Amino acid sequence: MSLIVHSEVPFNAEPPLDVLRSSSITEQSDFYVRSHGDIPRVEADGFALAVGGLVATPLRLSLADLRALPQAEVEATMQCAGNRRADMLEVRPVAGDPWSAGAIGNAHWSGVRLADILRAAGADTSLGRHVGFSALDEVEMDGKRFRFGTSIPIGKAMSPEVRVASAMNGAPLAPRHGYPLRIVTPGFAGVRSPKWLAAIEVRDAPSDCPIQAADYKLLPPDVERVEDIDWSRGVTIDELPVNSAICVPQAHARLSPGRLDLRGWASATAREIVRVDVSTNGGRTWRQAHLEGRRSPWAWVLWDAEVDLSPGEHELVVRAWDSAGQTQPARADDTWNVKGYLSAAWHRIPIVVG
Ligand SMILES: Nc1nc2c(c(=O)[nH]1)N[C@H]1C(S)=C(S)[C@@H](COP(=O)(O)O)O[C@H]1N2
Ligand SMILES: [Mo]
Repeated sequence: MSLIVHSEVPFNAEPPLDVLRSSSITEQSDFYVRSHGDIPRVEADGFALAVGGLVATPLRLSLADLRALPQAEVEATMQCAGNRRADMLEVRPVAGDPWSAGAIGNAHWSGVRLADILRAAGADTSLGRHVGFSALDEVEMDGKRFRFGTSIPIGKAMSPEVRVASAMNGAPLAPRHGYPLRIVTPGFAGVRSPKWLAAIEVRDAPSDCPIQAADYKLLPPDVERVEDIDWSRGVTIDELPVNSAICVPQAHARLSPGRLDLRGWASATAREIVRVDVSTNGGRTWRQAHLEGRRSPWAWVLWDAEVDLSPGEHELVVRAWDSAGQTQPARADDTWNVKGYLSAAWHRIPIVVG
């Protein structure tokens, strides 16, 4: 319980990077929290999840009804589209909280497969459909108040990894992580995993909630001010790019000369991470890190590398590669965008040795 708080209301906080890197499974109490409004208090008694829209049989499922359906666990990493925004902020101003590299975590999620619920309702699963989610928290944006909602394309919704989750690491979801129910969409940005889930709706278009329609899109670099945003020019953020970070040591550390263990995470939500390179000289020369084994295709990869440091100032760098041979941009300017999303440049850590 050592989170670095970016904002109390709404509550936004991330763990220190050494805490984050200390375990491949992130405890609920160490898991970043990203909320857009107040944390709603939901009573289990009388709670029902509504399933409707383009379905043959609309459903209302109590928590007991959901418990009676087959339960399945998935180990998956959740990451905010704004993770590492602080690095992009150093280039030029961007809107949003200055997340370091801790708006990410990996957990065992359990609950019912979303596909099972959609099948039970006789959902129309034809191409071009979307599954919208509405939540119980109220959000205020641009002077308007509305309930949080997003959607995912039907193909992803029917994939076996997506959950209507009631538990995280074997315990009920904590209130701030969505008690009693949340969606978990492994491989997609955290925003597509609504907490405090109230309703599921099969639709012929994406959710028209402003969170889906007027936020969480990648804008081109010529949009330089938030006031100038035309959201129709943005690309909806679902999958996330190859990314990595050094968690140990931390930036500006003062270290003794000799052997040093670098540790961090790497993630590519749509593909496998196949290699992680580290540099102690700002990226002039590289060596490969050791990758920890992974039990789930949806999980991050933790890595470590032993380096030898001489006295002086050094820039430690990490970059990861995916199975398609794609890697990270060298500098945050390369992908600067006004909302500071998908900040995934080489992670650079200045340190002093001696
Ligand atoms: N209802 C609701 N769901 C939500 C949010 C929210 O504000 N309200 N934030 C989203 C975002 S942007 C992220 S990154 C993840 C964060 O989940 P966590 O707080 O459990 O880490 O929740 C998503 N689901
Ligand atoms: Mo997010």
